[in-house]
Amino acid sequence: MSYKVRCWECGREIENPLLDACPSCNGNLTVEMDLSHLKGTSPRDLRSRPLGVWRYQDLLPIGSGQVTLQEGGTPLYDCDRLADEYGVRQLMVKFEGANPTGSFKDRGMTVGVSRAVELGCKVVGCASTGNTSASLAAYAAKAGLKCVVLLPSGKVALGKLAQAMFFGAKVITVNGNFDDALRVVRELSHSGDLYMLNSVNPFRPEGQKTLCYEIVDQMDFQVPDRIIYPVGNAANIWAGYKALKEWEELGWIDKMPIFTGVQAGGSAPLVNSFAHGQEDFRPVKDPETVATAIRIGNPASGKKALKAVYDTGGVMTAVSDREIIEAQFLFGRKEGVGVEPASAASLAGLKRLLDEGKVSRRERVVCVCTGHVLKDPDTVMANCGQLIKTEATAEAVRQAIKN
Ligand code: AN7
Repeated sequence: MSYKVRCWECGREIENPLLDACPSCNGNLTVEMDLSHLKGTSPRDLRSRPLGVWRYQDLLPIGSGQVTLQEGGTPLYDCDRLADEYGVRQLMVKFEGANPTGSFKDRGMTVGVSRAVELGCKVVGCASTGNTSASLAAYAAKAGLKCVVLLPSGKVALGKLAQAMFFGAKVITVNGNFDDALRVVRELSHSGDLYMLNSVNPFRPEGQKTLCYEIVDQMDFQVPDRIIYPVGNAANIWAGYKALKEWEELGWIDKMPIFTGVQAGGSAPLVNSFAHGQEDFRPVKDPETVATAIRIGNPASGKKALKAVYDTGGVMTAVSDREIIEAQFLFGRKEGVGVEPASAASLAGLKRLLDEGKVSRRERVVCVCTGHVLKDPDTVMANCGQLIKTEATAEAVRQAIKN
């Protein structure tokens, strides 16, 4: 296992393991894996290890000393009832709610916290719309590290907040949104107060690559036509693209899927720039959406995400809060799978793109559903209708069923 950390913009090699951006050009960082030892092998050779993040350890920048909760290995559901409803040939859902803390973040955190331990860091921290903090808190507990999480005030879903507190993190809400919290945590990282495990840490996307490795593995090394992601801070879609680029270069797959990103209409800086064919974007000042996980106006990996989309002939689209909630409930009631609002953005985006004729009905599509429905019980209850209450008699219940 050998690798280099480089600036994704200017290519400069980065030696200092505590940097979160290029000292020359301020660009995003990326891990460049040396995969030459895998040339001439097959991804089937990895199948002696169980499905999950560490099946792919030969493609990850961590040797021994893994901090793991057995993350990954999530279901790839073939959703034929929802496919019929939307009118598309095949719709599969990668259900990331089945991870240890209920979101895809665990894939990045097993690698990121392993890296923190390798570096001898004692305090880890992040800014978060919720899921990153829940995940980091759990992995920090497992590794015996102190954990500090910065949350935007007010807009964090209850399940995520409860998790971060439960796992013993120091939970601090800042007077501002996620973008403000990220700015502050970067400053704390630069001053050496903590080791930052947001996805601008290039080890995080390395773990998140495995989401796409698993999809292709579960499809017996067929590549779907399209993979659709909800997009917030924008690292996850980039990680998937990076993953399959690596496999393409190894000759393990013979085509790339079309990477497609979905943002919530109230926080859609990347959709705006995609509409104008731009490689960079202008931040949105006051992002707002029911999908609080992706309530992010200044996505730190935005340029990387746009590259993933442009390079594979994809699209970036926006959906309304109403479309998100409709998709969330339809999915639950057609397929028996519960996802949080941000996750349902990928489904809502597919529906919209099919209706607009921008996605062909002949495609085989994978939607990535990033987090579990239990993360945000308040939004469920607000959209569910009334709870029925009766006397404890069979007759009263019979009446209630009839009404
Ligand atoms: C359920 O937890 O940014 O585009 O701080 O929780 O890689 O940011 C969460 C993001 C999608 C977007 N779905 O992923 C955080 C945070 C869910 C999420 C995203 C998030 P990125």
